[in-house]
Amino acid sequence: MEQALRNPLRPIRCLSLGLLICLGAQSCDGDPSSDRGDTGVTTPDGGPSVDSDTPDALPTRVWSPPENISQSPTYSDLRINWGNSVAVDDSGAVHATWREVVDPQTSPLVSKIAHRRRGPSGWEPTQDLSGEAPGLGHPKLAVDAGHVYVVWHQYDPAPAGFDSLHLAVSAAGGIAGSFGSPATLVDDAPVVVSPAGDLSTSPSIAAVDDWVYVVWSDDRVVPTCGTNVPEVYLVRSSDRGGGWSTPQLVSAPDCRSSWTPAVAASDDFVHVAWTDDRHNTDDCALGSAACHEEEYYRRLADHGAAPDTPELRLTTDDPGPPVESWAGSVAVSAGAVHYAWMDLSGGDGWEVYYARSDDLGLGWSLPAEPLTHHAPGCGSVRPTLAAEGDVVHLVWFELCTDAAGDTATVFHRWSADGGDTWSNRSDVTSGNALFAVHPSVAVAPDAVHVVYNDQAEIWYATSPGP
Ligand SMILES: [Ca+2]
Ligand SMILES: [Ca+2]
Ligand SMILES: [Ca+2]
Repeated sequence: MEQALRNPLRPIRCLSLGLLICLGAQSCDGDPSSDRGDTGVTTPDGGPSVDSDTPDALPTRVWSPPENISQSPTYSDLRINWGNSVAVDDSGAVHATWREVVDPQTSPLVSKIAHRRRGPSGWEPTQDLSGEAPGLGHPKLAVDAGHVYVVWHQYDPAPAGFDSLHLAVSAAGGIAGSFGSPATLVDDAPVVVSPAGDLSTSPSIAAVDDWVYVVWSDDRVVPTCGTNVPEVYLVRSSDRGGGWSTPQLVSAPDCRSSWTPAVAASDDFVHVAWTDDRHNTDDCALGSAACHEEEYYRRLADHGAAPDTPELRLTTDDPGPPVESWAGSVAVSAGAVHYAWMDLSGGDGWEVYYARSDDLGLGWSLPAEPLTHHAPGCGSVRPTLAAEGDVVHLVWFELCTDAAGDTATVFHRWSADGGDTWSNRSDVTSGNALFAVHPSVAVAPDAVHVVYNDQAEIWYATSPGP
C-alpha cells in the first residue's frame, strides 16, 4: 500500500480519488503521463529512436481498420495489462470485456461490466454482465471448453475499506443471454487500511479444460506483519466455476508488497508472475529513489494445489540506484512460458522487456535489451502477450508527452520462433490513434485480435494468420 503515493500506475487510482481526474484528463492509473520516469526522456544520441528496422525480420502485421465495438454514449474504458480484456475461443469467436462508466459524477464511479462477442457473422449485441454499481473495477476474462469467465472487483470505501471479487460465467460460449448472475468469488472482511491502503484489486484469470484460476493482489492483514500488506493470492475451480477453493498465498507473506499478478495455465501447471517490493531499501511511500521493484515468478503444480518452484526472481537491477519494474503479462504455449513487463532499466523511461522459459518455468532466459525502443519524450508501457504454438504476439502503448497534449499509440511486434526473433513494430491503430491505450491481445490459428481504449470507446483490430 505504500505505493499508493509513489507509483501513479497503480490500479487503485481509478477506484478512488483519481476517478474523475481519470475521466477528464485521460491520465490516471495506467496512463502514466504523470509518471516521473516518463517525462522529458531522450535517447542517448538525441536522435529518433523507434523499434529497430531489422533486415530480414518477419513482416510487420497489417491491421484491419479500427472498429468501435463499445459504441456507447457513456465512458467505456480498459485498464490493467496483467489480465486479458480479449480472448478467442476454440470456435474462433472473439470475446471482449470492458467497463462502462454510467455516472462520471460519482465517487466511486457508478459503472457496469460489459461483454461483447464476435461470432461468425460479426459482432453481436453488447451484454451487461452486472448491474450498475459503485466501485466496479475493470473486468478480465478467460475462455475454454465452451465457457466464458469474466472476473472483476468492486471497491466500497465506506464505512471502511472493503472489496470483493465477482465472476460471471457463460456455459454457452458467451452467446446472448447465456451469462449467469455474477457470483461473489472472494468477499473480504473489511480490512484495516493504512492511509493510502490498497485492497483486493485487478484480478487476472486463466482457464484450461474444467479448471479456472484467478490471482489477485489482496492486502488483507498478514498476521506475521501485524498489518495489511498486499500479497498475491490464488483461488481455483475444478468444475468450470461452480465451486471455488479458499484463497491461498502464492507470494511469501514477508511484509513487502507483492502485486500486479498475472496468471496462465498449461495442463496441470499454473504460472503466476508479479512485481515484488521485497528488495526495497527505503520507504517507497516517500518516493525514494532507492525504491526497488523486481519481477518474480512461481509455478504451482497439481492444478494450483501447491507451489512446486520457489519464488523465482526474474529481474536484477544493474549496479546503481534501483529502478522500478512493473506490470507484467504472462502466456504459455508449446512448452514455453513467455513474460513481458515494463521496466525503467536503461535510464531512458519505460521500455518493455521480455523473458522466456523453455521448460515450463523452471529456468528462464533473461533479456539484454528491451523489445521496445521508444521515441524521444515517450515511454513504452503496459505490455500484453498472447502465444499460439511458436507464435508470440506482444502489444503495448507508447505514451508521448507533448506541450500540445499527450499522445498515445498502440504498437505490436510478433515472433514466429517462440520469441527468439521479432518483427519490427506495427501501429495497430493504422494511424488512427488519438489517445490509444491499454491494448490486450489474443491469438488463434487463423487470426490475432487486439482491443484497446481510445476516446471513451473500445476499439478492435485484427490481422489474419496466427
Ligand atoms: Ca463509450
Ligand atoms: Ca510479499
Ligand atoms: Ca527492477
